[in-house]
Amino acid sequence: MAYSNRSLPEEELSVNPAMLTGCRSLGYYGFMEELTPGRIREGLATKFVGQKIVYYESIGSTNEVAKGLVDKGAPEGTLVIAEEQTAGKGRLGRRWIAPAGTGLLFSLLLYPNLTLEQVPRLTMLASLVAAEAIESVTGLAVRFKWPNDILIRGGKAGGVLTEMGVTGERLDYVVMGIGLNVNWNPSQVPELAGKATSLSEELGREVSRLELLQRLLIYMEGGYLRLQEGYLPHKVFTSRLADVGEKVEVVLPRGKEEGFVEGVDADGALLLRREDGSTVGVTMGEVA
Ligand code: BT5
Repeated sequence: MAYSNRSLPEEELSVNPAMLTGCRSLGYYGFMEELTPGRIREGLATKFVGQKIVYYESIGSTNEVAKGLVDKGAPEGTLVIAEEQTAGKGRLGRRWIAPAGTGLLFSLLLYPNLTLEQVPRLTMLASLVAAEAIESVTGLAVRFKWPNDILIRGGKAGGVLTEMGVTGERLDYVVMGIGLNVNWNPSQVPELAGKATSLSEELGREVSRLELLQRLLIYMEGGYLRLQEGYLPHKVFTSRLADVGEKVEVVLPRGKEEGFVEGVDADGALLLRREDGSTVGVTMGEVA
């Protein structure tokens, strides 16, 4: 197993390596390595993230299930995970495509103490913990495309879908959905060819989904607790942003904005420097 030897800057969401004992892979795992609740929980050194697990072989969307669990009193950190989604969602009505048993498709239910404007911090956190888990398990370098794409060598290997429940101005809950391409070749799907990639495609061998998931959940718990204490992930997020310094066009809900990418602000807005020298923060849109 290759591990990244990149030393973590102090700001990174590093964890005590002792916490990771028990989540090494157990040898041969094979393509259809099972992600059953028992196996996920075994050796998972978290207090609440992933301690309650709702598992499906096949379901519409794990995000939808997680939202439905709020009224049933599901605890913070509840993990909803599926081997297959029949209606996997991206943002803005788009689809998330993944054959059964090939990746990680899951959602975490959280009740964060954040304002509505601060919720994008969780999307950045999710990308960061996914990146650190991927790097630590595979050694592959992970970059981001704003706001929610997880890239390996320029190809999309994963995405984050953050949804929230709101009463008036109060945040009730957040569902953090993460999809990662692990052991399949997304170029088989015409819609994804040339744009998407996976860990196995980049590494030339299969990767233990269980090990990746457990690591991600452990990192998530540490990062989430820090975030609740005021940690701001935007600088580390920016350090992994693929387009920094480049001129991009961002398609907005209405119109578009052009400029050089400077980074991301504390609440996740993409900072663009326009031709006239002014800086604008873009909160919703798509980098073309
Ligand atoms: C995302 O949306 O990238 C967020 C994806 C989140 C998926 C997870 S899976 C578990 C949880 N439950 C759900 O129902 N969803 C979450 P967006 O930025 O809108 O990107 C969607 C676009 O990515 C699509 O329009 C495709 O072009 C592309 N895409 C779809 N499936 C892909 C895949 N497997 N790999 C790479 N790109 C993909």
